[in-house]
Amino acid sequence: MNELPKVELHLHLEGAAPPAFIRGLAREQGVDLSGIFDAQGNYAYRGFVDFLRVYEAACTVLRTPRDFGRLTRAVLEQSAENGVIHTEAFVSPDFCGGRDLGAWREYLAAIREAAEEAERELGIGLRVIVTCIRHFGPDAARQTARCAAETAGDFVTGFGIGGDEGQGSKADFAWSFDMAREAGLRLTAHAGEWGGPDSVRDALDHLRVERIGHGVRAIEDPALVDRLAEDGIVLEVCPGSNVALGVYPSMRDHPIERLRKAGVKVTVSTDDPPFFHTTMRQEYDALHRTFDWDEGVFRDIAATSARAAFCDAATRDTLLERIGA
Ligand code: MCF
Ligand code: ZN
Repeated sequence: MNELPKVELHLHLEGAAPPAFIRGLAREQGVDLSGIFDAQGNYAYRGFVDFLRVYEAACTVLRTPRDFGRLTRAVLEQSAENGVIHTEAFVSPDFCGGRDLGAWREYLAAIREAAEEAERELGIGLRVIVTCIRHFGPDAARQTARCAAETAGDFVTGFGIGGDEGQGSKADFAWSFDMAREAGLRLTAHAGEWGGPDSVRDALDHLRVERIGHGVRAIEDPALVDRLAEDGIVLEVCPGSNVALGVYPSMRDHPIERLRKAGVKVTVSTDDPPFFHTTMRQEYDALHRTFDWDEGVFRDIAATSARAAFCDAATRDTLLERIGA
C-alpha cells in the first residue's frame, strides 16, 4: 500500500527544505540561523505564528535562482523516494526576487530546469502554484498575481494564498484571484485551518476557488459539508500538519475520515514535511493505522488527487494510468 503511486497537491517548496539544506546555505553565506533549529537539528517553533516566523527566517538564505534550483531537486528527490509521481508546489515571488517580474522569471527558469531534470531521471512531475502570503497584505498579493499571470502556462498552472488567516479578510484578495483566473490559472486557497467554516465559505464566495488548502474545519458546519460534497470542491488535507500545529490534538480526532464519509473529495498531502516530521509515506501509514484505510481507499484518494491536479488532460490521464485507476 505504501508503494502505491502518490499524487501530492499541497506542498510549500521552501517548507519542504530539509533543515540540513538550509543549514548548508547558512554556512556558505556566513549567516547565523542557529536560533531556528533545536538540538537535534530540526526546525524549532512554538505554535502557528512562530512557525511562520521560522519559515520566513529559513527563507532568508534562499537567495538566488541557483539556490531554488538546488532546493527543487532536493525536494523532488525526497518526494520521489516516498512514491510521489506528481507534486504541486506553492512557490512565492515574495521569496523569489521580491515580487519583481524579471527576477521572478529567472527563479522560475531555475526551478523549471531542475523539475524537468527530475522528471527525466526520477519520474516525478512538478507544477507550480504561485502563492500570495496573506499577512503580507493585498498590495503585495496584486504584484504576486501579476507575476503569476505573466508566467501562466504549462508549468505555472495555479494561484493560491497561504499565511496567517488571522489577518485581513479573503475579500481583500479577490482582485488578485480575478487576475489569476483571467490568465487561465486554476485556483486554491488556504482556509478552514485556523479560520472556521466561514473562512471556507469566504474562499468559495469571494475567491471562487475549486480547491481548498486544508478546509478541514468545514466539519463544524454540516450545511457547508453538504455544499462541498455537492459542488465537488477538493480539500487538500494535511493531517500531520494539522496535528503538529495543534489544530487537532491527535490523528484520531482529525476529521478527514468524517469528511470522506460525508462524500467530500479529500486528498492527502504533507504541507511542510520536515517542519511537521512527516513524509507522504508516514501520512499514509498513520491513516492506515488510525482509520484502517486499505489499498482501495488510498487508490481512490490518489485518483481524486490526479483528477483535481492543476495539469493538462494528457498529464492527468497518464497519472490515472500509473495509479491504476
Ligand atoms: O499550510 C501551512 C499552514 N497554514 C498556512 N500557511 C502556510 C503553511 N505552510 C506555509 N504557509 C505559508 C507561509 O506564510 O505559505 C508561505 C509561508 O510563508 C509560503 S508559500 C510558497
Ligand atoms: Zn499549506
